[in-house]
Amino acid sequence: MTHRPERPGVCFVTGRAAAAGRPIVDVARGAIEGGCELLQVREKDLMGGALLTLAHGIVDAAKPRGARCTIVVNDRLDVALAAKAAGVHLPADGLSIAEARRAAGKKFVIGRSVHSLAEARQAQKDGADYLFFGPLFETQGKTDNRPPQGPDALRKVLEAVRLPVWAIGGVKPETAVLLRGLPIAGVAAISFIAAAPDPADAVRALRAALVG
Ligand code: TZP
Repeated sequence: MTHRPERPGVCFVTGRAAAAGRPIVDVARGAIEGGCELLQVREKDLMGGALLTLAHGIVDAAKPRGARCTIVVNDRLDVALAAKAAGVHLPADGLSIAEARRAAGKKFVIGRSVHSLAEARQAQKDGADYLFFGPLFETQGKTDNRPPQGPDALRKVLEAVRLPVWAIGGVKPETAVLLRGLPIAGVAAISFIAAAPDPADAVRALRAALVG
């Protein structure tokens, strides 16, 4: 996983509900074709079997891109391991990083969602490989009623930790431009990419918005 790259990347976080009835694996394929560096399989309401089928499909779709596209599965370490994903993305109230690390080994990528400076510092101490910080902006996505944190809060997190930090929540080109110049790993989006007529173009539009 790239640390604080010169050019910030784009992460697609899957969300079937936002995909306008299209198979989410096809939307994910588009995002991969558009060059997303990170893809998080996040379908909270799918049972293990269906989630594993989806994760397998996405891991397969990303194979031609090798290390340039990292696939992680939200919360379900068992599914991430069974699908041979590169890693797991742990919610703030998910498994402990230490337990996940013990079960999955040193090379497995472990990400953590954080919503405050204190959580970010703790996740770094616990050995996370990268962080998601948000919600950054207003979003219709599920945020457990957390208010938008804004770029200033993100800046404080970036100053406090050395880990790659991805910004999530209400990310679209009009908001991504507000993050230009910040040393983020990249931006992560559900609806802007999942609902786009062309998900590959949506990834490219986000990338373009990040560089001035
Ligand atoms: N975590 C913080 S905000 C959010 C998650 C999962 C939802 C992001 O959805 P969208 O559609 O990209 O705003």
